[in-house]
Order: sequence, then C-alpha cells, then structure tokens
Amino acid sequence: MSDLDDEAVLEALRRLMAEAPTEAGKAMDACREGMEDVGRRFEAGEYYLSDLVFSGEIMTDAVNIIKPGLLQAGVASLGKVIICTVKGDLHDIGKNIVISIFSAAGFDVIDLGFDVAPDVIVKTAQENDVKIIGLSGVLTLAVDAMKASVDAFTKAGMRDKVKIIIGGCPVTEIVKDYTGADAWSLSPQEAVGICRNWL
Ligand code: B12
Repeated sequence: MSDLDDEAVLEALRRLMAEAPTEAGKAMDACREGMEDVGRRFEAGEYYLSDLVFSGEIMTDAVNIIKPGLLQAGVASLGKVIICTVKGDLHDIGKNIVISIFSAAGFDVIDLGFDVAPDVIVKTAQENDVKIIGLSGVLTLAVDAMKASVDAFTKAGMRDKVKIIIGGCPVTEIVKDYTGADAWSLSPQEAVGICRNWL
C-alpha cells in the first residue's frame, strides 16, 4: 500500500478473501498502516498530492474487496445514528468504512457527508430524533471542529439526550476529553459494540 502498488495490494486481498476471509480485520489494519506511511512520505516531500489521491483510490478498492469479511451478520434495525466528517475536513474514506460497518450491524445510518457544520448535525439530530452521533476527522484541525460539534449540542440543550463517539487518526483519549465526546475508537467494529451498549 505504501508503495502505491495497487495491483499487488488488490491481488493479495482477493487471495485473502478466497482463503481466509475471517482475517479481513487484520488486512484492514495493515492497509491503514500503509496509508499512514503514505502520509509520512507525503510530509517528507517524497509523494505529491496526486499520490495521496491515488492512495485514497486504492484504499476504496481495497475496502470493497474485504468488506464482506468485515461485515457482521445483519440484525434487526438497532436505531438511527448520524455519521459525518466534521467541518473543514474533506477526508471521507474512514467515515465511509464506518458507515458500511454500522449499516451492516443493523444501524439506520444518516450520512451527512464531509465538511459538516455543527448546526447541521444538531438540526438533523433534532429533526430525526437521533440519539447517537459519530464524528470523523483526520486533520489536526478536525479536533477543534469535533469540540465545536459537541458544544453545539450543549448550546441547543441536547447534550444529555445524545451520545457522541469520535474517530479518525488524530483521535485519542486526550482528544476525547478535550472535545467532551462520550467515547472514541479507531476501530469501526469496536465502535459498533460501544453504541450497542448505549442502546
Ligand atoms: C487519502 C488522503 C487524502 C485524500 C482524501 C480522499 C478522501 N476522499 O478521503 C485527499 C488527497 C483528498 C487528501 C487531501 C488533503 N490531505 Co490528506 N491524507 C490522506 C491519507 C494518506 C489517508 C487518509 C485515509 O483515508 N486513511 C485511511 C482511513 C481508512 O483511515 P481513517 O480515516 O483513520 O479511518 C479509520 C479509523 O480512524 C476509524 N474512524 C474514522 N472515522 C471514524 C469515526 C468514528 C465515529 C469512529 C468510531 C471511527 C472512525 O475507522 C476507519 C477505519 O479503520 C492521510 C494520511 C494518514 N495518516 O491518514 C493524509 C492526511 C490526513 N492528509 C493531510 C493533509 C495535509 C491533506 C491536505 C491539507 C493536503 C493539501 N495540501 O491540500 C488536504 C486536506 C483537505 C481537507 N480540507 O480536508 C495530512 C493531515 C495533517 C494534519 N496533521 O492535519 C495527512 C495526515 C498526511 C500527512 N501526514 O501529511 N488527503
């Protein structure tokens, strides 16, 4: 992945799905690590923006191949959840993976897309009576946008009516505390478990 060798990545994943589909989660972690290396090589000036775009395309194709292995058996609808990438951040590959996994787990997902303003998230939650909000972001500035989104629920007097989970590469326990979110995770599968417990 980090060498942007799309044929090698996709062929390896096709083989994995034929031989050991239960290992799809590990393959996803490996692809993400590869993407992190792409980011490092971009920072070092070795890769250009076009390489970032290409890495995103490989990741999307990779996820499409391993998705059946990632998805758990479908269950009856668990309830609604809003998922979006926060204001100022245009990265949506991770968000889309989270949506696939939440949908497959039985959540009714409202996908607000990327670069989503806090008031749009609050309004959508109000209008659709949504109790769980998933915020994604990969830029450092996404951390402040996540905090602004959580604060918007407080200002609207709705903070105790919703649970908010955040994710994306800059997210840690410290970021969770800073933003005021209820939980954080980098693993969509783990996040499904957390949200099931909330329900
Ligand atoms: C692909 C990519 C792009 C693509 C995005 C395509 C797309 N449709 O998303 C393009 C080329 C458009 C792009 C643009 C830019 N990018 Co960019 N990009 C990346 C790259 C290489 C990979 C991101 C990615 O998709 N990772 C794979 C996914 C699967 O991982 P993930 O997002 O972390 O998601 C997983 C988990 O975190 C979790 N998760 C994610 N969201 C959520 C939400 C919840 C609720 C939960 C529970 C879990 C969860 O689940 C996912 C699956 O496991 C990263 C490098 C990196 N380290 O991530 C840089 C990176 C994020 N980009 C960076 C930069 C600088 C930019 C640009 C500013 C470049 C420029 N000069 O224009 C622009 C930003 C534009 C903007 N305003 O957003 C920097 C950010 C630096 C910073 N500290 O802020 C990075 C880190 C690269 C680097 N090291 O310099 N980028």
